[in-house]
Amino acid sequence: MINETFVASNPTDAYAQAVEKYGDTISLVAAKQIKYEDGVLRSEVIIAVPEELFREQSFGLSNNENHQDKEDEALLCQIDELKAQLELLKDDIYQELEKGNTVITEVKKLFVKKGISSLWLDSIFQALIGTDIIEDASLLVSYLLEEIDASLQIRDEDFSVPKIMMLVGPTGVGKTTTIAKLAARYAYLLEKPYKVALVNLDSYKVGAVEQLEHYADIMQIEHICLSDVDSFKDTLEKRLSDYDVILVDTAGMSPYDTHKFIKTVEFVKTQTPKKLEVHLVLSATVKYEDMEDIYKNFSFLNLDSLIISKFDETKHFGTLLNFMLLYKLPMSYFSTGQEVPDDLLFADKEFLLEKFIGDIDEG
Ligand SMILES: Nc1nc2c(ncn2[C@@H]2O[C@H](COP(=O)(O)OP(=O)(O)O)[C@@H](O)[C@H]2O)c(=O)[nH]1
Ligand SMILES: [Mg+2]
Repeated sequence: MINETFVASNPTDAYAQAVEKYGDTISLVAAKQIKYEDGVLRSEVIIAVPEELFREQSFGLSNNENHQDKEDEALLCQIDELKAQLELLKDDIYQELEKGNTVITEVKKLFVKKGISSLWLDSIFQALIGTDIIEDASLLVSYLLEEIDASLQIRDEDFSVPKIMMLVGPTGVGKTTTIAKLAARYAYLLEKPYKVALVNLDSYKVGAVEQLEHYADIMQIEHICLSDVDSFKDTLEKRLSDYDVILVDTAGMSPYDTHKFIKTVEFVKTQTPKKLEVHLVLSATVKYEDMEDIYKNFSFLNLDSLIISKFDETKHFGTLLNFMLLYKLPMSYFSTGQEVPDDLLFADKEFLLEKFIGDIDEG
């Protein structure tokens, strides 16, 4: 095997570069965040590839292919340039319009103040040039809310096949509490009871084992603590083979915690007998920049959905909506407080939008 390093602004992109070059057969050796001499934080992902594949992909292109590639590249460059010129032209027209249109200015100010990015707003406004909507503030606000509604995605609860749900996210965001709520929901609160087991991979946080064990005991639900990939695989294949839902709690980690990160990647990449879903738990209270950082780093784990926690701790949902508009990850649940099992909602667009409208009305 030969090791090769890929560098990007986040681990996901670096890993994606490796996959683009070599396909899925690569194995991950290490991932780290390094501050380069220019002061920029970059992610290095080191992967191992079979020697033959490395030679083929790195040196194997024939001259003809090279030549053709170069021509294609030049053509694509020209198209990109034309596109950029067109965008500039549209920008000019839009800026002229914005200057003279108080409706756009006022509505934009309001939405930006509530956390929606002006970039997203401008793209919507541009598409409305020439229509009546941009002449009437209430029409425009309704239109924007509809656009937000259409962009939000919900992940349905699906129990048609047995599954493993792994919750990942920063420390203290509410993973363990949410797992306990989900366990109660699936085992007792839905029309049909499902056979639920809890697996704890968090051996780092003090008291983490006891915390989940405590909930498992109260609910009379199977609970297993594991720390290595082999026993994880083995337990899923044997002891937990006939469970409907296996909820997996993981160690909270900062996106820069390479060791825990690689370990979690190994668990996610495990060949499991049931479908493995990865849910990122994100607090509604974090700043936009932090949301982006968390998402970019955790998206390395092939995220299926987003669970939003600490809904009760904020009244401002614009930042969260803005994040969803950009990243379009489907939402699965909202955690609305500390109480197990009550403070959990199936993700609901209307609920989120109502909160946002309430916030807009206030200011
Ligand atoms: N206000 C509020 N607190 C929560 C929520 N979810 C979890 N918590 C609290 O946040 C703290 C950390 O939760 P925990 O589940 O241990 O987080 P973990 O480290 O991600 O597993 C605990 O005190 C929880 O009671 C929520 O939705 N709202
Ligand atoms: Mg925990």
